[in-house]
Amino acid sequence: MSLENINWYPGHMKKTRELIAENLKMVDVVIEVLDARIPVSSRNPIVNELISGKPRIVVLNKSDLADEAANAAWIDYFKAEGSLAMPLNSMTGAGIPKLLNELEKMQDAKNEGQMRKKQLRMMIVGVPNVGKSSLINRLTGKKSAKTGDRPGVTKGKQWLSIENGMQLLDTPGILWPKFEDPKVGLNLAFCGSIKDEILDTPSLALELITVLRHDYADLITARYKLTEDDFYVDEYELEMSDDAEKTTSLAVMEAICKRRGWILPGKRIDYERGGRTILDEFRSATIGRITLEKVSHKG
Ligand SMILES: Nc1nc2c(ncn2[C@@H]2O[C@H](COP(=O)(O)OP(=O)(O)O)[C@@H](O)[C@H]2O)c(=O)[nH]1
Ligand SMILES: [Mg+2]
Repeated sequence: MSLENINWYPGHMKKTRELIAENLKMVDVVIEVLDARIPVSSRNPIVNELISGKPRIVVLNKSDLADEAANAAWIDYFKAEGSLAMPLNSMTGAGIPKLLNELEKMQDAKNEGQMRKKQLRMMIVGVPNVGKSSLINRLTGKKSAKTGDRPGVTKGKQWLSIENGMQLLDTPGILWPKFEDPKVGLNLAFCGSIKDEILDTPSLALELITVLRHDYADLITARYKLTEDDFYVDEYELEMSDDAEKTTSLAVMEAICKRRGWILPGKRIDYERGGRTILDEFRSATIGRITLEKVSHKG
């Protein structure tokens, strides 16, 4: 599959949508999970239609991997949009107390002036790999919740008790990513949300380097001990290439490979190993905390 042509399971979309809409009828609040590094690409705006005015909490998960200043800017952005929003780390649980606190406030509001207390019911929605299952595990304190991404919510669902009697639907609503913009496919691929086997690793890494050169030049410079010269391609070479961005990124990639000794016999550059490692080091935030989509980029 080419990078320009990453696609999802369109056949399931209608069914998924119906299932999620059906389940949403039963809940008081929707928790929309996004990947903090790519809040636009990991969001499917169909959620807005599906929840039709229901209260929502936007969770910027994997906030530990994202740029802290960008997290704060996105929180403000979602608040301005009218949604409660908060950063979260479903691996460590950082942010969970605040999330529970907001949910409890909603439960109290629901019960204000009521004799018989009702439990707040909620559901988690999001595209694959944003951390829905990890969040469910965190909220329920379970070691392992159901994993495996299947569209929609399966039959035989159950309510899981979380704190203070609040009820969480055991299966999240799995939305499909919206791929209209080719950047979305790339961003999801950078973050490891699309199986690497179907992508060309060196090409993907090259695309990532282009983004990092522009937004996080200091981080890649520090991580890979680059010099200014490594970012410089001479004018003749640029003139000969039909894609100046790509040519420059290739020069940076080659500099990284040389610096790290990713060289094959015959002094050939090991693009495969270089590409894989650069992607891994981005995904694990070894390069640093990076947000690929900033509020300011949003049109
Ligand atoms: N660093 C980090 N990794 C996370 C976080 N939440 C989930 N993950 C990882 O992201 C991957 C996808 O998580 P999962 O819960 O299966 O996502 P789901 O497909 O939405 O259910 C797993 O490898 C998790 O360990 C987080 O807050 N921080
Ligand atoms: Mg899951």
